[in-house]
Amino acid sequence: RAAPRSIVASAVEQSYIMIKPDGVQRGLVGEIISRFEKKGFILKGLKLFQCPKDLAQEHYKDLKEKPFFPKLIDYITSGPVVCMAWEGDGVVASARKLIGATNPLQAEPGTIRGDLAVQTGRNVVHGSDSPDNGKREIGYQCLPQLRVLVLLLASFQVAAAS
Ligand code: IDP
Ligand code: MG
Repeated sequence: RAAPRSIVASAVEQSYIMIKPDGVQRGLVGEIISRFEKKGFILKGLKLFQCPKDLAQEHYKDLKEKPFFPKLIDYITSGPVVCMAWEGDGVVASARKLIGATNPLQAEPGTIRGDLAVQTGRNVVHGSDSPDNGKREIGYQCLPQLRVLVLLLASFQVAAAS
């Protein structure tokens, strides 16, 4: 079953795994989380989140020239997503294997997309493609808190000045 905690406790590699709106709407949240848990990775953070358009565009900025980009942004912002940080040695590459190919029709049986999806534009889950992108994508989830902090500091300054 799950790897003992001591084996992965020192690992710092993290992947941003996001259950997309179709995965949430189809009731696949438990199934998808379960696959990462059974593999033995460690869940470090989780939230249900309605992704704003600007953040979706930032998250997928590498694809902004693609013809499907506007539809991709509409899809990702069409309902709540489940944002997660999963941790463990080699989690980024391993999660990509668990998730399977981008086109679910080409994804191997046994992978999440291979078992649970049929369309590239409705492929139920996202996984970071490099450890650096894992950090970048998990970092976006701190932006709302940072914005609140900046507003609070600004209001203190206004109060102090008046
Ligand atoms: P990935 O999710 O397997 O890393 P990417 O190439 O990074 O695949 O594309 C990001 C997401 O954009 C895909 O998961 C899929 O939802 C969407 N996408 C990619 N290619 C197409 C396409 O040809 N048509 C429609 N949507 C696409
Ligand atoms: Mg990608």
